[in-house]
Amino acid sequence: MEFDTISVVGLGYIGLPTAAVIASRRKKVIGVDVNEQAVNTINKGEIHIVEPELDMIVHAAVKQDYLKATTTPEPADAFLIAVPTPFKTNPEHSSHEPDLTYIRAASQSIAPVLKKGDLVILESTSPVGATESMAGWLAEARPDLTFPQTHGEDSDIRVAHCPERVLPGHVIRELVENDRVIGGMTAKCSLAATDLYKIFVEGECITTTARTAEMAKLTENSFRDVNIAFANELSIICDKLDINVWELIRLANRHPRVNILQPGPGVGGHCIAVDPWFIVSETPDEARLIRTAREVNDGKPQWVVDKVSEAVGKFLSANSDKTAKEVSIACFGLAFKPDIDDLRESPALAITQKIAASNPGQTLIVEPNIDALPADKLNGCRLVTTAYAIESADVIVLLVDHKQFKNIEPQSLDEGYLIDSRGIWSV
Ligand code: SAJ
Repeated sequence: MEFDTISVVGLGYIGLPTAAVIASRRKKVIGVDVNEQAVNTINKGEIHIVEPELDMIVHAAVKQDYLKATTTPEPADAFLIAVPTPFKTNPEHSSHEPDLTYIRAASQSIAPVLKKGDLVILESTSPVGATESMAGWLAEARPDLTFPQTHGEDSDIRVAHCPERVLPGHVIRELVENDRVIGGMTAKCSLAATDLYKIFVEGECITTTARTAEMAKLTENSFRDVNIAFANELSIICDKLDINVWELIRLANRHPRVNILQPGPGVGGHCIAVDPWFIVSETPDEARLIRTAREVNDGKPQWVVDKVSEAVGKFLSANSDKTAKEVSIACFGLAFKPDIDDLRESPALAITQKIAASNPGQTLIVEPNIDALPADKLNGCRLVTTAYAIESADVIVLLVDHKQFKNIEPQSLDEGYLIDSRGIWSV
């Protein structure tokens, strides 16, 4: 199938890089987003998100007229939907059910401009069945066109799911190099979608059904979550048994068939801590391990906070001349993972907030990737240098293994009052 114009709906962390990379292959790309400010920024050749190399590619694509952004969908040969799938918000209690409102709104917005022969691909991470739901919403809005769920291979419109799998911070490279799982609602839908991805993907394009492709994405992130939970649980067990978990993991990983991940202060980001719930919410009785892993990882920040309180208690007993108000705690790292500035859904940030809220003394923060603390989130805390924090803090908690922290000599830290949630200072 040939594509002259491709529309990308949702210009966020996945949609914008995808639109820009397709445009860099000299295809006409129409980016659609409800956020007018983002649309204006992109049309100036600038970007509204942080991702290495993206600014250059967007700038070139806009200047050369291959990429334009708009708030109103326009006709195209293929539509790629990359909108968020958050949890449903419930004022009574937090819900772990996926909210498909954005996918529904995106399909309803492109429906009026669809024409016979078009391809619609859902890229958003979705619960199993979401692609069929999307095809249903499109059919409802366009009774004059036929869709795969009723007309199979003879349908006017081709529909597929192809989940994004790129790692934040490496999006541009992974978009091109990663293999793609392409789940068409029919075999022809898969073939049409493969033709589209071949425009910019150098990895392999592997075809399957839409439901399997949906589950593949959820499975990848759940696999990682379950394995991180195993490491986190081990760290709690080893702490109780007075065993260095980092040494233990290094030793166990010498076995040819063992590869344990790294414990940490919890799991952050917008994917791994979210996607497993999409499986649990659909199959609550069966997904017991996946649910437990989520609970273990979600419980880890509080465990770290409790360890900090213990260290403060120990410090006060050893220094009876000091009061709680005179104890200063330094938190190293706020980002959700190493060497990035992204503080969203960060366990390190949540831990620091809890420490700051209960610490009557000074809370110091070291985060080399930001220039100022986020407004209103850490009132009373001070952003300081590594040297200052080590010099003046009574209790130190390492939350993110940024490269700048790895050079610190463990000898310069007082082991008794050090909580190293990442194991970079433990020998
Ligand atoms: N983490 C640990 N221990 C580890 C590895 C990770 O505690 O051994 C923590 C990190 O510190 C972080 C969280 O897990 O808080 C997630 O970080 P990550 O780097 O593992 O993954 P993300 O969330 O940045 O991106 C993931 C990727 N999925 C997989 O690796 C299976 C990415 O490929 C997906 O595209 C992305 O989710 C997504 O969009 O779904």
